[in-house]
Amino acid sequence: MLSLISVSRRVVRINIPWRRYSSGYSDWTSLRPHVKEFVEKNVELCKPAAVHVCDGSSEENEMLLNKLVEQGRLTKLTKYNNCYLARTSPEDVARLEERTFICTPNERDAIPIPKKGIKSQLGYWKDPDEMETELRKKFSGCMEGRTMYVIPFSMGPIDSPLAKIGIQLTDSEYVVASMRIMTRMGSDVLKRLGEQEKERMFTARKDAFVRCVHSVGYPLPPGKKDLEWPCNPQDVTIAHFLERNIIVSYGSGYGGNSLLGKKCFALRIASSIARNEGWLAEHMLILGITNPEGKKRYIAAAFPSACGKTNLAMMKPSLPGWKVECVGDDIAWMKFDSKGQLRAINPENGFFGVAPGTSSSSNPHAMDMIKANTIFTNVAHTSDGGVFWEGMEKDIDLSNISVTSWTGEENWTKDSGTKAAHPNSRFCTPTNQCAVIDPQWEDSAGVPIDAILFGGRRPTTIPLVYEAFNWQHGVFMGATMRSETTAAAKLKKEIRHDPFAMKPFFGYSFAQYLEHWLSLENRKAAKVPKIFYVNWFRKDADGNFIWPGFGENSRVLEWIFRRVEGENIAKGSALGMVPKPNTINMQGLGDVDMQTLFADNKPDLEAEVEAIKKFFQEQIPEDLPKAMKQELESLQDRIAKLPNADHNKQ
Ligand code: GTP
Ligand code: SPV
Ligand code: MN
Repeated sequence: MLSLISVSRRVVRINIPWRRYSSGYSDWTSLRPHVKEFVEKNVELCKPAAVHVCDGSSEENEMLLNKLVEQGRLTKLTKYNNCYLARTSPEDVARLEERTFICTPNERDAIPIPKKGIKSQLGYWKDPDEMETELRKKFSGCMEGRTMYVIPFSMGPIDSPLAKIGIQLTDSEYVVASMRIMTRMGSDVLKRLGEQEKERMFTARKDAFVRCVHSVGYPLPPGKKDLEWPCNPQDVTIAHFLERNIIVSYGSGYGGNSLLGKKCFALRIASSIARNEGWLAEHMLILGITNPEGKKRYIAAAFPSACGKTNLAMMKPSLPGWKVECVGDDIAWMKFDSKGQLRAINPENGFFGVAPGTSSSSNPHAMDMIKANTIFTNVAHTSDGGVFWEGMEKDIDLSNISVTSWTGEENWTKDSGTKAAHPNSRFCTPTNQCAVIDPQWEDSAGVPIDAILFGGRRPTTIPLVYEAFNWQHGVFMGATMRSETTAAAKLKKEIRHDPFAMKPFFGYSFAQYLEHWLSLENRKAAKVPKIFYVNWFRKDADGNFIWPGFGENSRVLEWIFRRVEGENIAKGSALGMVPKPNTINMQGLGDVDMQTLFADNKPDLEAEVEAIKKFFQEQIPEDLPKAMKQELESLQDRIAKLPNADHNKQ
């Protein structure tokens, strides 16, 4: 079995170069026996020059940030308060989906078996033993010349019964500093782990914590020069061992590849745990919305990467009297309580948000919060010590300052023919700095969810908003989501299937995932929320967005809110329930072509059905739930009944 990272009963005595600090960072003697064993095993394998157990203190953080500045990996941004800029290797800028694997003994448990001769689009599987052999080679001596950091972290508030603990080993200081923002990290987590073990009568359960091992994959034997941004792009491998709650990541230092609490743990591993325990771990924002009368509802929304979650989660509504507050912008853990109410927590503690497009007109709350304690990655640097990216043109006067692009190109201008910031450049900011953070955001019971939204980037075919006829139809809407690819992953531009916005993040087979979602309706006393589909990205004949988006999306949220309250403002259409004429509040909004935004174009819808049919037949030929086939047939029938000419809905 996995000797690389598993816990054996035999305690290995090796001479570990534990780094001790007089300043009070955690030292190794504070580790629980099975944590110590996990660390020792990997020290033996990775051969770091030193080991540092992170306590999460500000003193420790300062030491790490200073080290990163000294190494030339971070630049202090003098215009702001405690903000830094990192520039990665141009080869290490996004998630690598085709190098990301789910490892289960049985392939069928990881991905649906596709039709013969067809490659699966629903994830990548590898045999755990084979993967272990491959990783053992890669990790052997991989931390030579570097420090191994031990990061104890909690996904969810440390004392929440819904929270889960992980321990990440890494040889990247950038990862430690980012994990400190994105998770609750440090000594308190080790303390909690100790308490949990006592509660469990001293039995170290295999699932007491999720084991995470990460290396940039660039060892430094004596005499070898370090890279500016060490990584090993040719050899990237990100593996999830489901049976043993283990995550191993090699070769990349960026984003979801290396901050293992995020996609690897809180989505892939957690979605699989959730299925077994009867809850959900989803790629969803969570927001609270209050109407002018003071009534509040919570909404969760799944949009694919770089399709608008962060923006919607903290939007400033253009509609007077409405308020939106943010619980989370990327991941939701949701569970039915004893009364059958679905409740959600945000397991994260920070935002890792897309920078380009963020401005004081599109997302004023984000622009305010990123001026302190933020690590920016791959944005442009201004000569007055600030940042710049595409979309910020109106926020900053560039006439007297110069811009250095993310690749280091000096005196960059918009005529340079290059991008100032990488399209997947990001800000990493503590959640509690958001001015519209919801008062309940750390409530350990979670917030009550009354509506779930799906959405994506669809230039044609899909209307601004529609509602599911019922739960089963809603699950079909999630299952058949398609969206234009974005810079969040290294992919060619196309419209691809991204069911539930989880295509890159399923921790187990999508067929089993569908069964799980369908079954929720039949849970005892479960009140399933209403489901909607939104599309902010429909384009006109000239290729411009028809809908103004951002704060104006509050008009769509208002319609959804009123539907949740039971108002009779929807009517049937081929896809689902759409707004009756004039039920979307257009007050104060200039001319918007609502005809085109809601147009049912029969040939487009027929092509959509064909794409879905092909997807189901090729990707899930054996295990597709019957309910999904029924929904597809019903949709096809409804579309067949549409008149042949364009038929406008508003
Ligand atoms: P991940 O962090 O990758 O999961 O992305 P996300 O879903 O949180 O997307 P985000 O809110 O960061 O938006 C990504 C890009 O879409 C940014 O450039 C935004 O400016 C843009 N965007 C967001 N909302 C809208 C909208 O309503 N209309 C338009 N046209 N663009 C939008
Ligand atoms: C996404 O791609 O959906 C992200 C960014 O939120 S990353 O953490 O890199 O996955
Ligand atoms: Mn995301």
